[in-house]
Amino acid sequence: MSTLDGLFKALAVVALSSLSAASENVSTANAGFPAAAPSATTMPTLEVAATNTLTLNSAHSFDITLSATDQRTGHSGEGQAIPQNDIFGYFSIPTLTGNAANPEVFVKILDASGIGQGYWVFYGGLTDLEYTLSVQENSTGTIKRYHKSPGSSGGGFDTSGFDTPQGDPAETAPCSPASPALSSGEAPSGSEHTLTLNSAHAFDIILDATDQRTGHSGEGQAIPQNDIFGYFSIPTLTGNAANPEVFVKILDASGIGQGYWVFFGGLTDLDYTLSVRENATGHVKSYHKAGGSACGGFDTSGFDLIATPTPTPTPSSGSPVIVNVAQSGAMTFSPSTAVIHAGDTVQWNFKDDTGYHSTTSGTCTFDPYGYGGGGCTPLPGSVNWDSGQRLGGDQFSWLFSTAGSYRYYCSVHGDMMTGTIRVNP
Ligand SMILES: [Cu+2]
Repeated sequence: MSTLDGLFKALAVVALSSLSAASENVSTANAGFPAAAPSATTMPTLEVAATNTLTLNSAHSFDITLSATDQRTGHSGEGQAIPQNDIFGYFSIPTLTGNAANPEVFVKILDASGIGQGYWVFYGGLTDLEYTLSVQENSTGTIKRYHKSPGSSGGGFDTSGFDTPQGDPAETAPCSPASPALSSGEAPSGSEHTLTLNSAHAFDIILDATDQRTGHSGEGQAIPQNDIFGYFSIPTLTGNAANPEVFVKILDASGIGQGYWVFFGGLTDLDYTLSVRENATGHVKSYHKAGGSACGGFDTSGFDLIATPTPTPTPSSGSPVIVNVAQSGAMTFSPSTAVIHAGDTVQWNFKDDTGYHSTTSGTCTFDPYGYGGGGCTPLPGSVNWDSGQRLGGDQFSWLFSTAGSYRYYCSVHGDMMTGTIRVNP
């Protein structure tokens, strides 16, 4: 990351000269793109750092820049271009996010001239920042600007081409907040369809898409990028395994006392469902995007909500907080998230008369075989308990003196049977 920063700083002083050539090309614009209409913006020269410009579709090129504003601070920053292939790339905004590798806004240009249309622009973000994307058709100098409002998760598709631009395209309709469906379940693991992010606390992500025009469905093909971000193509629907359709980013906000945040967005109008599985708990959140919509979503509610929609804080009363283990033979800790205060004691009451279970501090990654606690790792540090394997009628207690969120599992049933103790100050 620091290497990238250094590279960008070194290149930041290089003026971009290619833009100034654009206006000279108007008279030789190809038949699909006559000279810009009066309402279109032309910009003969522009002082832009070269690495801030993303150039796509080299056969008929477009230069793309991004400027963003953090609505919370009022600070602004330019996007740093991260090219991917000839039709697609993205921007990070290191001056606002502090991370040159954190993808924020994606752009794709599709050449639809083969079907008698122009060039299509798709854009989308994994960000709630306000931004404006400027797309210049270099042969004509025509610029279209796409604005996204602060807080919105929307992106856009513009299939109107650059022939007769009617000024800057209107922003697409506002997006309602992501409303994931919550469940606990399995996810296929280790296949080309599974995107695994945030290896320190892993999430397995899969995509199912449907073309609302044909009714055909297809699975996403995972294209990992870095530890926090990747995307999917949908070759069975688009015919192009390199054509990016849906992007996902996971941010670990546990350092600021929150959970894991999910950002997603697409460069597609297809109907899709993204399933994000927290491997340590088996909790799955499913995000649906309707066909035709350009919306994406942010979900900062974390993955603990599934088990306990309304955790009930328990006062420090001196009496232990009870967690039932495998009541009625279910592979559960109940409540699966117990909310207590520092200084409280949790008492696990083992309820299964015929099977052994344990309460063991630590986290699990997905174990396709379920049994045996495979892939489960004890917590580091001094908060490290293990009841051993016990039968119904037994009890085990542990005093929590330090605030935090402590995950645990059953050493018999592994990631099939996990829980959390959330200790408030
Ligand atoms: Cu168990």
